Amino acid sequence: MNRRHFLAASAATATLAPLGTNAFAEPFLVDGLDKLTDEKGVYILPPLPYAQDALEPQMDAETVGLHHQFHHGGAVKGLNKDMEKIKLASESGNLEGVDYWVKKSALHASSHILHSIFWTNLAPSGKGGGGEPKGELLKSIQTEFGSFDKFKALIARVSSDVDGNGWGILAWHPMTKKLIVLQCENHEKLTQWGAVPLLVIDVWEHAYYLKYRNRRTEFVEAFFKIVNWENVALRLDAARFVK
Ligand code: MN3
Repeated sequence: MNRRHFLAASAATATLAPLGTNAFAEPFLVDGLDKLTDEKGVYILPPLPYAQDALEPQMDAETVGLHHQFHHGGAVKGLNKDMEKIKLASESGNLEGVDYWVKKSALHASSHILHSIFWTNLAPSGKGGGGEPKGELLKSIQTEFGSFDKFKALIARVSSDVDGNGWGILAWHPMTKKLIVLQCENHEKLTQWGAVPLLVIDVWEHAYYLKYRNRRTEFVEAFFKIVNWENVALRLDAARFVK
């Protein structure tokens, strides 16, 4: 079974909590977990896998709408422009300043990737969101971090303490076969190359400021009430298959 078939099979058999008529159909069943480009390789904004107000009260509808359409959507637009500029420079042979667009592409692509994971990491509280991980994911967390509570305290602290804008990330590293916690600045900094993000906590101010104001720690605490652990578990299954 190749990776693609494995992912399709995992997605087909995964027991995801129902969140509406087409919950998760798109991001899950097309080419593994996520659909970030169309058939021509143009970057696209995946639809939210639930209604805009589905994450209330932990994440308010206005924030979700602005965040998805303008922040995530803006990164997708920016990324397509970056790629166009890089292509034009490369084709014309005039490479003066092309590194600007290469840097921008790292920022925008990382934003697109992390936000695409972020939306599917979430589900309404009590309807697929919240609670604790189970099965292999729980075992792996216990092995690496001692217990779920210790892991939760660690990633919450790392997320709350990001300098400026960034993310707290739980990732699987295929080269070391380890679960790791990362503190990402902006969207693209402070990774371990090759790490596969499983759970991503967006602590950019745009993710919480309308509702939580300066209370980032409170937002991070509320975030755990809407984590879709089934999605995180599915991502771990898929990541473990990466050689
Ligand atoms: Mn964001």
